[in-house]
Amino acid sequence: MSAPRRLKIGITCFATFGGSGIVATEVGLAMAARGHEVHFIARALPIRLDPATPGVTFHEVVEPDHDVLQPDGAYPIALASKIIEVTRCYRLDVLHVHYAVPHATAAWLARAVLGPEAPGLMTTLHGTDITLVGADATYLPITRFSVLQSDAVTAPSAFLRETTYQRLDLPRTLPIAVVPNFVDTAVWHPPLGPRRAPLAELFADLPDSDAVLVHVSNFRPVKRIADVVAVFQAVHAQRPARLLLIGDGPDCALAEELLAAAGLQDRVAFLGRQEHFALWLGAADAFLLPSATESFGLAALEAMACGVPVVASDVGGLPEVVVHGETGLLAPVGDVLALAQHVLWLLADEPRRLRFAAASVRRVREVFRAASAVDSYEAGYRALLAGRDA
Ligand code: GMT
Repeated sequence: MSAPRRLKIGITCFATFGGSGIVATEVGLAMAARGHEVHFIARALPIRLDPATPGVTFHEVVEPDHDVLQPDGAYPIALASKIIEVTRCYRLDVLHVHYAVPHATAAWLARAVLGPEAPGLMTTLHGTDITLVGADATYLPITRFSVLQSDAVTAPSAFLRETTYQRLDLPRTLPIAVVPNFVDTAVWHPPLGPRRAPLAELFADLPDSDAVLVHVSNFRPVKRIADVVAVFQAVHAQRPARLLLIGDGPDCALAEELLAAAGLQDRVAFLGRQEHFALWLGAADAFLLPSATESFGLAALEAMACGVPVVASDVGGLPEVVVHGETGLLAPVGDVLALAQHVLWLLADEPRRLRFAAASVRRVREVFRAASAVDSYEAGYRALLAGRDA
Protein backbone atom coordinates (compact mmCIF):
# COMPACT_ATOMS: atom_id res chain seq x y z
CA MET A 1 0.00 0.00 0.00
CA SER A 2 1.43 3.43 -0.92
CA ALA A 3 1.97 6.09 1.78
CA PRO A 4 -0.76 8.75 2.02
CA ARG A 5 -0.01 11.74 -0.18
CA ARG A 6 1.82 14.67 1.44
CA LEU A 7 -0.56 17.62 1.35
CA LYS A 8 0.11 21.28 0.72
CA ILE A 9 -2.09 23.08 3.22
CA GLY A 10 -2.82 26.79 3.47
CA ILE A 11 -4.05 28.08 6.85
CA THR A 12 -5.70 31.45 7.34
CA CYS A 13 -6.53 32.89 10.75
CA PHE A 14 -6.50 36.02 12.84
CA ALA A 15 -3.05 36.46 14.29
CA THR A 16 -4.03 38.32 17.43
CA PHE A 17 -4.61 36.76 20.84
CA GLY A 18 -7.76 34.65 20.68
CA GLY A 19 -8.80 31.04 20.61
CA SER A 20 -9.34 30.82 16.85
CA GLY A 21 -5.77 31.87 16.01
CA ILE A 22 -4.37 29.53 18.64
CA VAL A 23 -6.33 26.54 17.35
CA ALA A 24 -5.35 27.37 13.73
CA THR A 25 -1.69 27.56 14.70
CA GLU A 26 -1.77 24.29 16.62
CA VAL A 27 -3.49 22.54 13.69
CA GLY A 28 -0.88 23.88 11.24
CA LEU A 29 2.03 22.90 13.47
CA ALA A 30 0.59 19.42 13.96
CA MET A 31 0.13 19.00 10.18
CA ALA A 32 3.75 20.07 9.60
CA ALA A 33 4.88 17.58 12.26
CA ARG A 34 3.01 14.92 10.27
CA GLY A 35 5.10 15.78 7.21
CA HIS A 36 2.66 18.04 5.34
CA GLU A 37 3.76 21.35 3.81
CA VAL A 38 1.98 24.16 5.67
CA HIS A 39 1.57 27.77 4.53
CA PHE A 40 0.17 30.25 7.05
CA ILE A 41 -1.48 33.20 5.27
CA ALA A 42 -2.24 35.93 7.82
CA ARG A 43 -1.91 39.61 8.55
CA ALA A 44 0.83 39.03 11.11
CA LEU A 45 2.72 36.10 12.54
CA PRO A 46 0.08 34.10 14.44
CA ILE A 47 0.53 33.94 18.19
CA ARG A 48 2.48 30.84 19.26
CA LEU A 49 3.84 30.26 15.71
CA ASP A 50 7.60 29.89 15.36
CA PRO A 51 8.21 30.64 11.66
CA ALA A 52 11.41 28.58 11.76
CA THR A 53 9.40 25.39 12.33
CA PRO A 54 10.36 22.84 9.63
CA GLY A 55 7.62 22.45 7.02
CA VAL A 56 6.05 25.81 7.86
CA THR A 57 6.12 29.02 5.79
CA PHE A 58 4.50 32.28 6.86
CA HIS A 59 3.02 34.61 4.19
CA GLU A 60 2.10 38.07 5.37
CA VAL A 61 -1.08 39.70 4.07
CA VAL A 62 -0.23 43.34 3.40
CA GLU A 63 -2.95 45.86 2.60
CA PRO A 64 -1.73 48.52 0.18
CA ASP A 65 -2.17 51.99 1.60
CA HIS A 66 -4.70 53.66 -0.73
CA ASP A 67 -6.86 56.55 0.42
CA VAL A 68 -10.14 55.17 -0.94
CA LEU A 69 -9.86 51.87 0.92
CA GLN A 70 -9.19 52.20 4.61
CA PRO A 71 -6.67 49.52 5.66
CA ASP A 72 -9.34 47.41 7.42
CA GLY A 73 -11.66 47.57 4.42
CA ALA A 74 -8.89 46.31 2.19
CA TYR A 75 -8.15 43.22 4.31
CA PRO A 76 -10.51 40.69 2.65
CA ILE A 77 -9.31 41.69 -0.83
CA ALA A 78 -5.65 41.68 0.18
CA LEU A 79 -6.17 38.26 1.80
CA ALA A 80 -7.88 36.84 -1.30
CA SER A 81 -5.01 38.17 -3.42
CA LYS A 82 -2.46 36.53 -1.13
CA ILE A 83 -4.34 33.22 -1.22
CA ILE A 84 -4.26 33.38 -5.04
CA GLU A 85 -0.54 34.17 -5.05
CA VAL A 86 0.39 31.42 -2.57
CA THR A 87 -1.82 28.85 -4.32
CA ARG A 88 -0.27 29.59 -7.70
CA CYS A 89 3.26 29.53 -6.32
CA TYR A 90 2.97 26.43 -4.11
CA ARG A 91 0.00 24.61 -5.67
CA LEU A 92 -1.97 24.31 -2.42
CA ASP A 93 -4.25 21.27 -2.17
CA VAL A 94 -6.34 22.58 0.70
CA LEU A 95 -7.06 25.92 2.30
CA HIS A 96 -8.24 25.74 5.92
CA VAL A 97 -9.73 29.04 7.08
CA HIS A 98 -10.45 29.75 10.72
CA TYR A 99 -13.27 32.20 11.62
CA ALA A 100 -15.88 32.54 8.90
CA VAL A 101 -15.92 36.33 8.60
CA PRO A 102 -14.24 37.47 6.40
CA HIS A 103 -11.94 34.47 5.88
CA ALA A 104 -14.41 32.11 4.17
CA THR A 105 -15.53 35.04 2.01
CA ALA A 106 -11.98 35.91 0.94
CA ALA A 107 -11.39 32.20 0.25
CA TRP A 108 -14.51 32.06 -1.95
CA LEU A 109 -13.28 35.09 -3.91
CA ALA A 110 -9.80 33.57 -4.34
CA ARG A 111 -11.29 30.26 -5.51
CA ALA A 112 -13.52 32.04 -8.02
CA VAL A 113 -10.42 33.68 -9.49
CA LEU A 114 -8.34 30.49 -9.42
CA GLY A 115 -10.92 28.33 -11.19
CA PRO A 116 -9.76 24.72 -11.72
CA GLU A 117 -6.47 25.29 -9.86
CA ALA A 118 -8.33 26.36 -6.68
CA PRO A 119 -7.58 24.45 -3.47
CA GLY A 120 -10.29 22.60 -1.56
CA LEU A 121 -11.77 24.72 1.24
CA MET A 122 -12.39 23.80 4.85
CA THR A 123 -13.99 26.48 7.06
CA THR A 124 -13.72 26.13 10.82
CA LEU A 125 -16.28 28.20 12.71
CA HIS A 126 -15.16 29.44 16.12
CA GLY A 127 -18.01 31.20 17.89
CA THR A 128 -18.40 34.95 17.62
CA ASP A 129 -18.02 34.62 13.83
CA ILE A 130 -21.53 33.11 14.00
CA THR A 131 -23.06 34.23 17.29
CA LEU A 132 -22.05 37.89 17.03
CA VAL A 133 -20.45 39.06 13.81
CA GLY A 134 -21.69 36.60 11.20
CA ALA A 135 -25.30 36.71 12.38
CA ASP A 136 -25.32 40.53 12.28
CA ALA A 137 -27.97 41.41 9.70
CA THR A 138 -25.38 43.38 7.72
CA TYR A 139 -23.14 40.38 7.20
CA LEU A 140 -25.60 37.48 7.40
CA PRO A 141 -26.22 36.89 3.67
CA ILE A 142 -22.48 36.89 2.94
CA THR A 143 -21.62 34.72 5.95
CA ARG A 144 -24.29 32.20 4.92
CA PHE A 145 -23.15 32.19 1.31
CA SER A 146 -19.46 31.78 2.27
CA VAL A 147 -20.18 28.88 4.63
CA LEU A 148 -22.32 27.19 1.95
CA GLN A 149 -19.49 27.56 -0.58
CA SER A 150 -17.01 25.68 1.65
CA ASP A 151 -16.24 22.03 0.81
CA ALA A 152 -16.16 21.14 4.51
CA VAL A 153 -17.31 22.97 7.62
CA THR A 154 -16.35 22.26 11.23
CA ALA A 155 -17.35 23.70 14.62
CA PRO A 156 -15.75 23.08 18.03
CA SER A 157 -18.98 22.07 19.78
CA ALA A 158 -22.42 20.62 19.14
CA PHE A 159 -23.75 23.94 20.49
CA LEU A 160 -22.05 25.97 17.75
CA ARG A 161 -23.09 23.47 15.08
CA GLU A 162 -26.75 23.80 16.09
CA THR A 163 -26.52 27.59 16.45
CA THR A 164 -25.00 27.85 12.97
CA TYR A 165 -27.84 25.85 11.38
CA GLN A 166 -30.36 28.07 13.12
CA ARG A 167 -28.78 31.51 12.81
CA LEU A 168 -27.68 31.07 9.20
CA ASP A 169 -30.80 29.07 8.28
CA LEU A 170 -28.63 26.39 6.69
CA PRO A 171 -30.03 23.15 5.26
CA ARG A 172 -29.37 20.14 7.52
CA THR A 173 -28.00 18.37 4.45
CA LEU A 174 -24.90 20.55 4.81
CA PRO A 175 -22.64 18.55 7.14
CA ILE A 176 -20.98 20.47 9.96
CA ALA A 177 -18.47 18.23 11.72
CA VAL A 178 -17.81 18.80 15.41
CA VAL A 179 -14.06 18.84 16.04
CA PRO A 180 -13.46 19.97 19.62
CA ASN A 181 -10.65 22.34 20.56
CA PHE A 182 -7.63 20.57 21.99
CA VAL A 183 -4.44 21.32 23.91
CA ASP A 184 -0.90 20.05 23.77
CA THR A 185 -0.59 18.22 27.08
CA ALA A 186 3.21 18.43 26.82
CA VAL A 187 2.77 22.19 27.39
CA TRP A 188 -0.46 22.35 29.41
CA HIS A 189 -0.04 20.05 32.38
CA PRO A 190 -0.20 20.27 36.16
CA PRO A 191 2.86 21.84 37.82
CA LEU A 192 5.76 19.45 38.32
CA GLY A 193 7.14 21.37 41.34
CA PRO A 194 5.48 23.13 44.29
CA ARG A 195 2.21 24.42 42.88
CA ARG A 196 2.22 27.90 44.37
CA ALA A 197 5.96 28.64 44.00
CA PRO A 198 5.52 30.97 40.95
CA LEU A 199 3.21 33.22 42.98
CA ALA A 200 6.06 34.31 45.27
CA GLU A 201 7.10 36.90 42.67
CA LEU A 202 3.57 38.35 42.54
CA PHE A 203 2.52 38.48 46.17
CA ALA A 204 5.01 39.29 48.93
CA ASP A 205 3.02 37.36 51.48
CA LEU A 206 0.62 34.59 50.48
CA PRO A 207 -0.74 32.46 53.33
CA ASP A 208 -1.62 28.87 52.32
CA SER A 209 -5.18 29.54 53.44
CA ASP A 210 -5.74 32.25 50.78
CA ALA A 211 -7.78 31.07 47.82
CA VAL A 212 -6.19 31.83 44.44
CA LEU A 213 -8.55 32.40 41.50
CA VAL A 214 -7.53 32.97 37.90
CA HIS A 215 -9.21 34.36 34.77
CA VAL A 216 -7.75 34.39 31.25
CA SER A 217 -9.41 36.13 28.31
CA ASN A 218 -9.31 38.88 25.73
CA PHE A 219 -11.29 41.09 28.15
CA ARG A 220 -14.10 41.70 25.68
CA PRO A 221 -17.67 42.41 26.90
CA VAL A 222 -18.70 38.79 26.13
CA LYS A 223 -16.37 37.65 28.96
CA ARG A 224 -18.41 39.64 31.56
CA ILE A 225 -15.37 40.98 33.37
CA ALA A 226 -17.57 42.74 35.94
CA ASP A 227 -18.80 39.27 36.97
CA VAL A 228 -15.22 38.04 37.39
CA VAL A 229 -14.67 40.89 39.83
CA ALA A 230 -18.03 40.36 41.57
CA VAL A 231 -17.38 36.64 42.09
CA PHE A 232 -13.91 37.38 43.42
CA GLN A 233 -15.32 40.01 45.78
CA ALA A 234 -18.01 37.61 47.07
CA VAL A 235 -15.46 34.85 47.64
CA HIS A 236 -13.07 37.24 49.39
CA ALA A 237 -15.88 38.36 51.70
CA GLN A 238 -16.05 34.78 53.02
CA ARG A 239 -12.37 33.83 52.97
CA PRO A 240 -9.19 35.71 51.96
CA ALA A 241 -8.56 35.36 48.25
CA ARG A 242 -6.24 36.49 45.44
CA LEU A 243 -6.97 36.93 41.76
CA LEU A 244 -4.71 36.48 38.73
CA LEU A 245 -5.89 38.26 35.57
CA ILE A 246 -4.18 37.15 32.36
CA GLY A 247 -4.81 38.79 28.99
CA ASP A 248 -5.66 42.22 27.71
CA GLY A 249 -8.58 43.94 26.01
CA PRO A 250 -11.18 46.69 26.18
CA ASP A 251 -12.55 45.79 29.63
CA CYS A 252 -9.22 45.72 31.46
CA ALA A 253 -9.80 49.29 32.57
CA LEU A 254 -13.24 48.30 33.88
CA ALA A 255 -11.66 45.51 35.95
CA GLU A 256 -9.11 47.94 37.39
CA GLU A 257 -11.84 50.45 38.21
CA LEU A 258 -14.12 47.90 39.91
CA LEU A 259 -11.30 46.32 41.88
CA ALA A 260 -10.11 49.73 43.07
CA ALA A 261 -13.67 50.71 44.07
CA ALA A 262 -13.90 47.50 46.12
CA GLY A 263 -10.48 48.18 47.68
CA LEU A 264 -9.19 44.87 46.34
CA GLN A 265 -6.45 46.02 43.97
CA ASP A 266 -3.65 44.81 46.26
CA ARG A 267 -5.04 41.29 46.14
CA VAL A 268 -4.94 41.13 42.35
CA ALA A 269 -2.09 40.55 39.89
CA PHE A 270 -2.62 41.81 36.33
CA LEU A 271 -0.28 39.76 34.17
CA GLY A 272 -1.28 41.20 30.77
CA ARG A 273 -0.92 39.26 27.55
CA GLN A 274 1.10 36.12 27.97
CA GLU A 275 1.91 33.39 25.48
CA HIS A 276 2.94 30.73 27.97
CA PHE A 277 1.03 30.84 31.21
CA ALA A 278 0.66 27.19 32.23
CA LEU A 279 2.70 27.89 35.38
CA TRP A 280 0.35 30.68 36.48
CA LEU A 281 -2.72 28.56 35.75
CA GLY A 282 -1.33 25.61 37.66
CA ALA A 283 -0.73 27.80 40.71
CA ALA A 284 -4.43 28.65 41.03
CA ASP A 285 -7.20 26.84 42.91
CA ALA A 286 -10.04 27.61 40.48
CA PHE A 287 -10.54 29.18 37.05
CA LEU A 288 -13.37 31.68 36.52
CA LEU A 289 -15.16 31.97 33.17
CA PRO A 290 -18.51 33.75 33.64
CA SER A 291 -18.93 34.49 29.89
CA ALA A 292 -22.22 35.57 28.28
CA THR A 293 -21.56 32.92 25.65
CA GLU A 294 -18.71 30.65 24.67
CA SER A 295 -18.72 28.29 21.71
CA PHE A 296 -16.23 26.07 23.51
CA GLY A 297 -13.95 27.87 25.99
CA LEU A 298 -10.39 27.00 25.04
CA ALA A 299 -9.09 28.89 28.09
CA ALA A 300 -11.16 26.59 30.33
CA LEU A 301 -9.63 23.56 28.62
CA GLU A 302 -6.10 24.92 29.20
CA ALA A 303 -6.93 25.40 32.88
CA MET A 304 -8.34 21.88 33.17
CA ALA A 305 -5.21 20.46 31.52
CA CYS A 306 -3.18 22.21 34.24
CA GLY A 307 -5.30 20.58 36.94
CA VAL A 308 -7.46 23.62 37.74
CA PRO A 309 -11.21 23.10 38.19
CA VAL A 310 -13.38 25.53 36.21
CA VAL A 311 -16.28 27.56 37.61
CA ALA A 312 -18.16 28.94 34.64
CA SER A 313 -21.43 30.02 33.05
CA ASP A 314 -23.79 27.24 32.06
CA VAL A 315 -23.95 28.46 28.49
CA GLY A 316 -23.03 27.62 24.90
CA GLY A 317 -20.47 24.86 24.52
CA LEU A 318 -19.14 25.13 28.09
CA PRO A 319 -21.21 22.18 29.40
CA GLU A 320 -19.58 20.06 26.67
CA VAL A 321 -16.17 20.92 28.16
CA VAL A 322 -16.81 21.25 31.90
CA VAL A 323 -18.71 18.37 33.51
CA HIS A 324 -20.77 19.97 36.30
CA GLY A 325 -20.01 18.32 39.63
CA GLU A 326 -17.05 16.35 38.27
CA THR A 327 -14.45 18.64 36.65
CA GLY A 328 -15.98 21.96 37.60
CA LEU A 329 -19.19 23.78 38.44
CA LEU A 330 -21.63 25.74 36.29
CA ALA A 331 -24.24 28.40 37.05
CA PRO A 332 -26.60 30.54 34.95
CA VAL A 333 -25.06 33.54 33.18
CA GLY A 334 -24.88 36.51 35.54
CA ASP A 335 -25.58 34.54 38.74
CA VAL A 336 -22.45 35.75 40.50
CA LEU A 337 -23.59 34.58 43.92
CA ALA A 338 -24.08 31.02 42.67
CA LEU A 339 -20.65 31.12 41.02
CA ALA A 340 -19.08 32.41 44.24
CA GLN A 341 -20.87 29.70 46.26
CA HIS A 342 -19.48 27.11 43.82
CA VAL A 343 -15.94 28.40 44.36
CA LEU A 344 -16.35 28.40 48.15
CA TRP A 345 -17.83 24.88 48.17
CA LEU A 346 -15.07 23.56 45.92
CA LEU A 347 -12.30 25.07 48.02
CA ALA A 348 -13.83 24.25 51.39
CA ASP A 349 -12.48 20.72 51.22
CA GLU A 350 -8.97 20.13 49.80
CA PRO A 351 -9.50 16.42 48.94
CA ARG A 352 -12.62 17.51 47.00
CA ARG A 353 -10.67 20.17 45.07
CA LEU A 354 -7.98 17.61 44.30
CA ARG A 355 -10.63 15.17 43.02
CA PHE A 356 -11.99 17.82 40.66
CA ALA A 357 -8.44 18.71 39.58
CA ALA A 358 -7.56 15.09 38.77
CA ALA A 359 -10.87 14.57 36.93
CA SER A 360 -10.17 17.73 34.86
CA VAL A 361 -6.72 16.49 33.78
CA ARG A 362 -8.15 13.05 32.97
CA ARG A 363 -11.00 14.48 30.89
CA VAL A 364 -8.62 16.60 28.79
CA ARG A 365 -6.39 13.59 28.13
CA GLU A 366 -9.29 11.29 27.29
CA VAL A 367 -11.69 13.53 25.40
CA PHE A 368 -9.72 16.48 24.02
CA ARG A 369 -6.59 14.78 22.71
CA ALA A 370 -4.65 16.76 20.10
CA ALA A 371 -4.11 13.63 18.00
CA SER A 372 -7.87 12.95 17.68
CA ALA A 373 -8.65 16.49 16.55
CA VAL A 374 -5.74 16.56 14.10
CA ASP A 375 -6.79 13.14 12.74
CA SER A 376 -10.29 14.55 12.14
CA TYR A 377 -8.99 17.61 10.29
CA GLU A 378 -6.60 15.52 8.20
CA ALA A 379 -9.33 13.03 7.33
CA GLY A 380 -11.54 15.99 6.43
CA TYR A 381 -8.89 17.37 4.03
CA ARG A 382 -8.51 13.99 2.33
CA ALA A 383 -12.28 13.45 2.10
CA LEU A 384 -12.90 16.82 0.50
CA LEU A 385 -10.07 16.23 -2.00
CA ALA A 386 -11.44 12.77 -2.82
CA GLY A 387 -14.87 14.38 -3.31
CA ARG A 388 -13.42 16.93 -5.73
CA ASP A 389 -11.47 14.29 -7.67
CA ALA A 390 -14.58 12.15 -7.96
O1 GMT B 1 -12.92 33.91 23.11
C1 GMT B 1 -12.89 34.79 22.28
O2 GMT B 1 -13.53 35.80 22.37
C2 GMT B 1 -11.98 34.64 21.08
C3 GMT B 1 -12.64 33.77 20.09
C4 GMT B 1 -11.87 33.69 18.81
O3 GMT B 1 -12.53 33.64 17.82
O4 GMT B 1 -10.65 33.67 18.77
O5 GMT B 1 -12.82 32.49 20.69
C5 GMT B 1 -13.78 31.65 20.11
O6 GMT B 1 -13.06 30.56 19.53
C6 GMT B 1 -12.38 29.72 20.48
C7 GMT B 1 -11.61 28.64 19.70
O7 GMT B 1 -12.47 27.81 18.98
C8 GMT B 1 -13.39 29.12 21.46
O8 GMT B 1 -12.73 28.28 22.39
C9 GMT B 1 -14.09 30.28 22.20
O9 GMT B 1 -15.07 29.73 23.05
C10 GMT B 1 -14.76 31.19 21.19
N1 GMT B 1 -15.31 32.37 21.88
C11 GMT B 1 -16.63 32.58 21.95
O10 GMT B 1 -17.48 31.85 21.47
C12 GMT B 1 -17.02 33.80 22.70
